[in-house]
Amino acid sequence: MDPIVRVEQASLGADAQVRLTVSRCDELERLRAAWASSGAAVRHVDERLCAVTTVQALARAAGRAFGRAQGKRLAAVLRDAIDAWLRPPPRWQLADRVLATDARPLLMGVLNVTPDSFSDGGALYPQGHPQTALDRGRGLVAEGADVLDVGGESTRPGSDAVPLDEELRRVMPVVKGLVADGAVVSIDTTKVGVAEAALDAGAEIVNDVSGARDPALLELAAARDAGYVLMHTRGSPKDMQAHAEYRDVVAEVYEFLAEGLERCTSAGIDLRRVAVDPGLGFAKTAEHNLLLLRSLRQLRSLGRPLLVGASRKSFLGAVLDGAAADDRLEGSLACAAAAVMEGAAVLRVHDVAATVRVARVSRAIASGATDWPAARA
Ligand code: HH2
Repeated sequence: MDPIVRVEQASLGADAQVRLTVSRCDELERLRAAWASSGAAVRHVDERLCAVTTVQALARAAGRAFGRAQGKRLAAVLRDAIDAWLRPPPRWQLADRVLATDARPLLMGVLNVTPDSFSDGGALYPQGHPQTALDRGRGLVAEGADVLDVGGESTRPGSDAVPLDEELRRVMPVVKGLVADGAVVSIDTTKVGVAEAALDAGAEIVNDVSGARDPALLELAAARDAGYVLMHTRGSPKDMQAHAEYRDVVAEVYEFLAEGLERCTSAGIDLRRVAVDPGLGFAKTAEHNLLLLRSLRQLRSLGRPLLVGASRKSFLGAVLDGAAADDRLEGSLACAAAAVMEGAAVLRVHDVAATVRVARVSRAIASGATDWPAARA
């Protein structure tokens, strides 16, 4: 197994400086000694090694410290992580199309076909089903949504699982109708039966909020060449807030996602089909969510498009004097602006029209680009 490399900061140029952390390395002490003797500032942080120096010095010292093959391999892992950190997000390949996450942030509109979602439960189900949800989905596309994320099971903290039949009854008419319109549909589920039915009906992305826990779901995504969202979480929605304890939340979320990508590869998923997500609100306190948003750029060294779902979540209420879920628009937009500045590739939001405008300006500030190119490459 290769070590896991997380880039915290890097600069371009011949003597580019980098600050990075290495974990899951059997020979951390040997690496520490080699990097220290090459002039790097190195320190242990728990079971990880943090180093600051030039990219070249780190790669050369890694080569000297280990045998030829192992040293070369480590140098390649270092360079990949640094390249991924510096580059724009990669494109997101689905089975039959490519999403241009390299050109601009994409908007994923939330369609909760549930009676109990935390911010919009009951708005689209059971009354007027499925027409109300279809109308909302079409409205979100008109507002600028590039992808529609259809979910039939609330994952708010403390929520109970929904039986398979009921989840299918909620989402399938909506998935079918939106696919018929030509929308790019993502299915937000942890059940392989729901994902399979949705992919059969033409959905293109499996948004798996379980954290890649079910090998059958991964194998399904692999067999269908579907897009796949790998999200960090712990436990189940019912008990996840009891697991919101970390020594170093950024490092632990990063390592979970790096290992999740390995599980995806083992299941046969082509990593070009995977987006990664820190899972804001899933087994995290408000402080954890804020710190992850502030550190989002570090997740770029995973080399995959970053998806961020902060919209209307309760940590915004915690910052805004207890504002209710329907009173968190400005908070959601502030998160969208911060996420775009930190390199997010996909924003999962309820309020699409307002978020598009914020994302356009944030992108213009970050890159100078004032256009808004097509989402489909
Ligand atoms: N958040 C929610 C649901 N699905 N998927 C991804 N990839 N990332 C997220 O942050 C995320 C998600 C929770 O939000 P919502 O769908 O609005 O609420 P509920 O789970 O109550 O339906």
